[in-house]
Amino acid sequence: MQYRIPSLNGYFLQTQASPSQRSFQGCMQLIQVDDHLADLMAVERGMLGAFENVSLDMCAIIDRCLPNHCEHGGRCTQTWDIFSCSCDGTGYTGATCHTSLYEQSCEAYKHLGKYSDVYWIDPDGSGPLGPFRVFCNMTEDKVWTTVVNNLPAQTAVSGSSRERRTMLQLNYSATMEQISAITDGADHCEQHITYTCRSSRLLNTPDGTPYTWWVGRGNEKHFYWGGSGPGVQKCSCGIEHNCIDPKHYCNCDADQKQW
Ligand SMILES: [Ca+2]
Repeated sequence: MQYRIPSLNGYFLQTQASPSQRSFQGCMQLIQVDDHLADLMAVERGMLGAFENVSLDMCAIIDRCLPNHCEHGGRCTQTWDIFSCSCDGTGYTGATCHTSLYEQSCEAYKHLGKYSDVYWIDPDGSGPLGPFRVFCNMTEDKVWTTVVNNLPAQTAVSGSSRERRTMLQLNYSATMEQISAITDGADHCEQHITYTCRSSRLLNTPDGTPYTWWVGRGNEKHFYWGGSGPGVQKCSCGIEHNCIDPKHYCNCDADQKQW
């Protein structure tokens, strides 16, 4: 005799019974015996086969993984009686992968007596925001949380023109929602971009159109650079009135031959 159990629309669940007691638990349809459809009416009348606990015309399986009660992308598996969650690689633990494995902030790691290092943080704890890696600098009284980007420490920019602009994309080790979760709760937030230049126009003349800008998270352009402030179309030397060429508000615009 040959068994062929159709997988289409069929279920077969693991059982916790010992192998000697193990029997089929699940639902079957279109059962064929020797290539002939089994007469399930005859089965029902007890005229065919020997069985117990068989229900016809109903599939009594409860799918315990639908809806999936495992949180944060935990993988659900089930037996006839229970479901369980595999939380591997999710950053969460517990029966339903609800509890975060990580602290919510660098401050929390400092309170645990940890030292400056790279840590995973989960700013909203068991909330939906995923954990991510940051550098926690705990050398000062205030704790600094640094989110790193993927650009090397120095990136060369040359030969840029109005027609062929050079654009550098910063990709951080966290999504914008994750970064916002840190910055919204921070006392102070800063980012620093340094532009080292030679024969390079940055802001053009005080009245001219800026040649260079950076784009913020709201997709808005900014025309201020290291040490200056929002809305000020100057470098820090322009604010402090100590630019090499006083006609310009930025040393990069002075067409100097040295860096
Ligand atoms: Ca979370």
